[in-house]
Amino acid sequence: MTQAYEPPKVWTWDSESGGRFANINRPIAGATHDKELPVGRHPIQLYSLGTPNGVKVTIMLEELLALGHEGAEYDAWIINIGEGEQFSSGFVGVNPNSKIPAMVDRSGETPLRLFESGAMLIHLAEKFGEFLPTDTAARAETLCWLMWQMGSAPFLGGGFGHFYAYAPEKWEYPINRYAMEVKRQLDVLDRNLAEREYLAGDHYSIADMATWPWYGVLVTGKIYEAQEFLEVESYQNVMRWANQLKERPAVQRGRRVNTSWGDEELQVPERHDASDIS
Ligand SMILES: N[C@@H](CCC(=O)N[C@@H](CS)C(=O)NCC(=O)O)C(=O)O
Repeated sequence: MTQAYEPPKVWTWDSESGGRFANINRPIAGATHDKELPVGRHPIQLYSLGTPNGVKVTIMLEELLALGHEGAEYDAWIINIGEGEQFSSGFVGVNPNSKIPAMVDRSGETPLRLFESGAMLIHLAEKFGEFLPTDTAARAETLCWLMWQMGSAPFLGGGFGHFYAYAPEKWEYPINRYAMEVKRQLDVLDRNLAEREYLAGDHYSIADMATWPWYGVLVTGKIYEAQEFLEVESYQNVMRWANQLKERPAVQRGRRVNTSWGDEELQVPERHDASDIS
């Protein structure tokens, strides 16, 4: 950075921070407007967007459906975070943190609200008895990697992605700091995947589903356009794992749900039936 910043005694919100998404950033929680969420006919109602955090859950739902779990049928409603739809009263009622994804499981007597993608993955895994082993050691290892992802991704998205791709200018200090951390995280994954097929061992699990939309897409896709900058090809085991998961039909379907950008033929803004994903 060229200019040093002298923080005032008390921070005040008197200017936009700039950069992409500046219009939705604010220092207060709660709803900005009254609007109920729509409810479809399926047991599971998902309010989301096809970003990495949203895609984790649609991959899981598509994997469950692929195994024949009809109870995993879902309506996926699009929440346009660029338009501030995460601040509607209905959305805040499900997720007081105003971030996608949010989910309501209406299969029981009382609708169950869920926020935080990791909590949704655990709920679905336990509900259907899939992708989270019951053996104590394997379960613990799976939850360790799931929690690793939940803790690490904000450094990739909110840190590296923000300063490398979205901030109004390129500043060396934050880009250096977050590039170093993201490369360290890729190395953590790479060393782990050198010894095993999937993140938590020889079983494909919710830890893989949570991690692929972030680090898998980072190394194989276009997220932040940083493949060369981060030398992603050097993380060979991550590349192998990422390409392997990318081939899964449920991953391919799940990543299309709640998208209204990219290749027009692949977009599925809302999903209410299997036939919506052709
Ligand atoms: N820890 C949360 C993070 C969710 C999150 O950051 N969602 C972003 C999109 S990927 C969002 O809704 N941003 C809107 C906002 O910040 O207002 C989770 O995993 O569910």
